[in-house]
Amino acid sequence: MKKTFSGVQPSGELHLGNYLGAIKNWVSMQDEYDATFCIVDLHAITVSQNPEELRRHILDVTKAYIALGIDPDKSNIFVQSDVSAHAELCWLLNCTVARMGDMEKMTQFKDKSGKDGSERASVGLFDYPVLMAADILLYDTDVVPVGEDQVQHVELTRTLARRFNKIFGDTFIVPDVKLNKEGKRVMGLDDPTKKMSKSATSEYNYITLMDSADIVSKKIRKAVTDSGSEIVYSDDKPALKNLINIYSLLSNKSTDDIENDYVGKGYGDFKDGLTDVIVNFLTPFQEKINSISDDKVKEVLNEGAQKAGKQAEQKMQEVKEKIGFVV
Ligand code: ATP
Ligand code: LTN
Repeated sequence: MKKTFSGVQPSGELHLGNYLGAIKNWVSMQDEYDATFCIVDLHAITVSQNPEELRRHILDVTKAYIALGIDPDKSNIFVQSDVSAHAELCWLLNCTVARMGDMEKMTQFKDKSGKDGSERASVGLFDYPVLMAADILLYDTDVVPVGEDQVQHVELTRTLARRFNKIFGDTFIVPDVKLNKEGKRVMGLDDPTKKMSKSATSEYNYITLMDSADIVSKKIRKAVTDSGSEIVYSDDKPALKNLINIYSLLSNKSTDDIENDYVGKGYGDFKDGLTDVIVNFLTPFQEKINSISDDKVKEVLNEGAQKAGKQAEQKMQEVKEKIGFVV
């Protein structure tokens, strides 16, 4: 069975972009693949986190995985910091195959290190992509389902795997990326030129999975639209295209059908319809998440860590032998 691995940072509440770009694909892949889904807390601390909030977010992201349809009986769910091999392999890759030249091309570091440039950014933020490569390579991953913003990191992972294999002999699988065609880049509701993001400055950028019906309605009403009044799916209308994509992915209706439903109607009707579609998706999800206890989550994560730990340990033995450590 082919293997898949992916993760989300416990750095805040999940939003529709996280679900439509990544987690929706995980749910559909878990029957076909030997699947592992991680809560990547070591990645989250590359920017500063409040310890109490971090602890809460780790449990909440795990609950969200389960409530969105990741079945712990089918897929392994665990927390990255519970398996020390991730940090260990990251170091080994840092020293053996990751080059400053590769790392300086990574756009996420430039985006996230902020206005002050790299002066105050953590060294971990710079090294973030190598830790992600370690996550993927530890589990012999064939396919990595992520949103478009992470493609560059999966490409780096492929480069590092190939380079390691060339120097030390066949060790790592070279993984492929999997994108969700329409959901790969859900744009901000307040600015269709930037991706929806939990670290956006305005809360009108995103819809979180925990937003109430009132908040969803307010945010959709405020969402920017393009000139004209017809509901058409076109590259010339990027704001509307983004809203139609969200509508289509959550309702399983084609974009053509949505266009037809709104012939002769305007943005007001379309936004009311979109609000209903989002609320109809979020309400059962929120009921489910609220029914999952912290104890249940801790049990899932403990089992997950044990299973992942064993797999990772085997791979680490192989890597250490190849590098020349006495094992
Ligand atoms: P931040 O913006 O604060 O960095 P994030 O919202 O991008 O966080 P991550 O934990 O970095 O969240 O991403 C988790 C997964 O969701 C990744 O696979 C990422 O590619 C995907 N993703 C995040 N935002 C979007 C988006 N707007 N559209 C599609 N996929 C997305
Ligand atoms: N960097 C990713 C999260 C992540 C990940 C991974 C995704 C960390 N390790 C391994 C896929 C595979 C992000 O979404 N920001």
